Amino acid sequence: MARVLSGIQPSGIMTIGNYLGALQPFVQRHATDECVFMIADLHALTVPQHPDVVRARTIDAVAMAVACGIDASRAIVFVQSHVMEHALLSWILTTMTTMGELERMTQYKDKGQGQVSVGTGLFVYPVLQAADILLYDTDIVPVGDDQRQHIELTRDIAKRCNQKYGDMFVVPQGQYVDRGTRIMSLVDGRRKMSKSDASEGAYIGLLDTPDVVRRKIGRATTDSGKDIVVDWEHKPEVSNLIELFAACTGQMSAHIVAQYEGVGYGAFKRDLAEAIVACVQPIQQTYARIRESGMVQQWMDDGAQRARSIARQTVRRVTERIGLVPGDGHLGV
Ligand code: AQP
Repeated sequence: MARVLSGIQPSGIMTIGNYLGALQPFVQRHATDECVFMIADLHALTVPQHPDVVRARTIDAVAMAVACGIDASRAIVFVQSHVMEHALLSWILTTMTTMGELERMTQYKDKGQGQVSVGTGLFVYPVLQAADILLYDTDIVPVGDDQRQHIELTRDIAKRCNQKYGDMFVVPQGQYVDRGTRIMSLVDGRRKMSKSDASEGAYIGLLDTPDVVRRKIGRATTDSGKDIVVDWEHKPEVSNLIELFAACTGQMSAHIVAQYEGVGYGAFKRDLAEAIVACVQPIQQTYARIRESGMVQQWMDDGAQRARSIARQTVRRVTERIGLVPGDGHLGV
C-alpha cells in the first residue's frame, strides 16, 4: 500500500474546487492506499488571521473533510499543530535549504502581492510543506500543478539529506491533477477558484444554499458570444463552466458540449446551477449531522495520536542522524 498525503488550509469555507480537485479524488484512494489527511492550520497562519476565525475554521475543516467522504476511522485525519514534530522537522529542514531555492518559489510572490511587507512565514512555508510530507514517509502527494515547484523542492531536500546522512527520508512522488479537475474563478477564468478570494461571487462554497449557487452561476462571467465550447485560450470562463459541469456530474466535457450546442448561455447556466446544487446538497446534509454529533474533537484527538506515532519515528531517525542529543521527553524520544 502506498502512503498518500493530502491536506487543506483552514483559510475559508471549502469550495467546490477544493472538493472536486482534492477531496473527492482523495476519498477514492481509501480502498487502495494508506491515506493521511492534514488540516494545515500552521500554513493558514502565513497570512494575517483572526484567532477566533482560525479556531472556528479548523474545526469546520475537519467536519467538512469527513462530510466530503474522508473516513476518519480508516484515514488519519489530523490537525497539523497537534503534531509538534512538524515545527521541529521544519526547522531542521530550513537549515538544509538555501535562500536561493526559496527565492525561486513563485507562490510566496503571488500570495504576497499587494501586501506592504511579506512575512517570513510565507517565504519559508515550502519548507514546512516539505516537513509535512517527509514526516510521514509519504510515497505520493496528489496536488495541483501550481504545487509542482514545492514538491520538487521537497524531493531535492530529501535526496540531499539522504546523500549526506544515509537513507533518512522516503523521496515522495507528486501526482498532478489535470486541467479538468482544476476549477477556475467564476469571474476570471484564468485565476484558480480560491476559498479566500475577496469576492464571494468568484467561488461556490460547499455550504452555499441553492439560491446562492443559482445567483452566483447566473452572474458568472461568460463572454459576448453564445457558443458553448471548450476553448481555454479564447473562452476561459465558458470552458471552466463546462469543466465544472462535467466534474459535478461525472460526464465527459465533450458530452456537455454536444448536449448544449446552440442552446445559449441562459439554459446552460440554469442546468449547471442545478447540477452543482445536486452535488453539494448531500455534503451539506452530512455536514449538518456531523456538527450535531459532536464527534469532531474525538476525530481530531484520535487522528493526532495516530499521526504522532508515525511522525515521532521519523523525528527520532532524523535527530539521531544529525547529532541532536535525545533527552527526557524531548524530540519525541
Ligand atoms: N480551484 C481548485 N480546483 C481544484 N483543486 C483545488 N485546490 C484548491 N483550489 C482548487 C486543491 O485543494 C487542496 C487544498 O488547497 P489548500 O487549501 O491547501 O490551498 P490552495 O490550493 O491555495 O486552495 P485555495 O482554496 O485556493 O486556498 P486559499 O484561498 O487559502 O489560497 C489542494 O490539493 C489544492 O490543489
